[in-house]
Amino acid sequence: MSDLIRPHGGELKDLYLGADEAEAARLAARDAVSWDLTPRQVCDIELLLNGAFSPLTGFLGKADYDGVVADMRLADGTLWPMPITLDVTEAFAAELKNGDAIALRDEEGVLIAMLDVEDIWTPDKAAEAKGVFGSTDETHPGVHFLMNRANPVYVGGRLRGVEPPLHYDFRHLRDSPQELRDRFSKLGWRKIVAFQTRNPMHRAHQELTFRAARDVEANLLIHPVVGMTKPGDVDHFTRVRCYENLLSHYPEQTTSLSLLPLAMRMAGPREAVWHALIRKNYGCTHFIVGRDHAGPGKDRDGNDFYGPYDAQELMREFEDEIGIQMVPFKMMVYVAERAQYVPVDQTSDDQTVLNISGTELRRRLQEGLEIPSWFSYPDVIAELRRTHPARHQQGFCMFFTGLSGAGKSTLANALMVKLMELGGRRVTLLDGDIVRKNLSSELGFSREHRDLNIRRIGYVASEIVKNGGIAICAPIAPYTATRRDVRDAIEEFGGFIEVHVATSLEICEERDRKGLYAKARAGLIKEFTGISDPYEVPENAEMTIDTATLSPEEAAQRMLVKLESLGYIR
Ligand code: PPS
Repeated sequence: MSDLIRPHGGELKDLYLGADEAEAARLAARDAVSWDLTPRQVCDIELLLNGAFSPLTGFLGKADYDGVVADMRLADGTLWPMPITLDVTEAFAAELKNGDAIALRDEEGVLIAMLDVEDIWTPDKAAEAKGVFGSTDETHPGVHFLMNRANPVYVGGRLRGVEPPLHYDFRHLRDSPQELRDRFSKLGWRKIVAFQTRNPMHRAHQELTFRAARDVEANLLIHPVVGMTKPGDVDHFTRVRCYENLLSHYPEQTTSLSLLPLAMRMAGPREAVWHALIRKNYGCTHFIVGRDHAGPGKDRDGNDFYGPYDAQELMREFEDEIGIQMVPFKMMVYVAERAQYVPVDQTSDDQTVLNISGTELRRRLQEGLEIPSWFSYPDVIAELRRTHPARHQQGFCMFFTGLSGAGKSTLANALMVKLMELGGRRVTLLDGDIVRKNLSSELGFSREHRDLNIRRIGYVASEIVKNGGIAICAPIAPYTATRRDVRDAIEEFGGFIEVHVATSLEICEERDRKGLYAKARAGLIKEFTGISDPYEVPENAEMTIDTATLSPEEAAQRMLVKLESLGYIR
């Protein structure tokens, strides 16, 4: 057994410098170029530095990267399934050469580590997507991140750690691999089965983990990911409170909870192997792989990216090499007649098999519907309800978009007044003109400035929605991509209802309330939307209103009915 507890490939790679060397690095960093780590890089570097990513000693260089993408192996043949790369901008890379040292800093500028540059290259991202995710379809969150968020140039090299990224939250639940190994040894735990999760845990998960631990006669480590998970997941603050509640439902002294600041890639089978390697580094001997491990959801044609048990198959190939044993599990379902959870392959046709999917759970939370006690524990559900109030208690954003003079402000005002009449909610109006006066007075109408203006509106609206308020926005917002970004930012916290005020250019120009169209036609105003600047018509707006055919009163009524049908007011 002691063999199993040793990490694969030997020692844990602790990349932190000693106190004196760290001080020297801090001094040297003053003259070095600095890179501000992205949120994902902060997650990666924490696990590189503390040895969770052993045997890696830094961000991958080109030869290791090529091997990992092609066949999950570093250049020396060691198994490693996920490219851990430092992506930087072209402008930053242009100033670098091999042999340079870069100061890597967190968002606040705190020095986390020095990187000794060994390789600088521009990756073929499509090939990386194909190799790692088996797809270039951007509905895959990992592919989407790679193609749209990750910077274009990679820099590889060894790391010299100065200090770990700082966390203020749940410090008592955060452990490095060495700390967790020490805890296991102190507790006398020799066999430890780890459970990976990015979701709240309910009775099915509790039953699955409990059975896994019992079957292999091991202690249980609940090891949830609190770094970056799939967009739209329940936030980790809520989840951790759920896990803490759940802990009391396990037999005493058998189970431990620790948080893993990993940035997931949702790479299914490859990710399962990666997760197992990481757990091995944390001192675990067994690893649970259930149905659709680290699954990214459906592709653009509605098909699964990976088969439900592909991850188990791939893990089986590598468990010996890693030195961690997989505990495979089928999906657990509730059998009403037995009042018990069982693996789905152990049910029979004459039994009443119950299950509530993640989507169904979200629906019930959103609509404030009952969630049965066979599904979860009341304290866990209470925790979820605290942060996921029913829709009518959530904030939302009504986002009007359309040409100048289309009637956005009129509709926005009419709606605001109706909502105030209903009472009980806080409403903020972010009208185009008002915003330009108060938030964006220095901006003009270039694409760049318009985008900045809309992003500012989106940011303020998302803060309002996050805090349960109603934000009514009424800018022109001519660009689809920017509207989409604002939608994504707001939907994280509440509703986003896009209203295309589709009054035609002819009518807007005929009205010309502010005399701007005449000036634009005369060339006195440049870049005027609809005349000398584009307006990209929304294709998937929740509502389309043409003020030429509806009075403001009628339009306001239509909007109220829509909001009611969506559940945001009642
Ligand atoms: S944007 O594109 O969303 O940033 O525009 P927005 O902040 O909504 O500002 C639009 C208002 O500014 C006036 N205005 C112009 N609009 C469009 N193009 C140009 N070049 C321009 N110059 C000034 C105009 O009054 C818009 O107000 P609304 O309420 O839309 O008529």
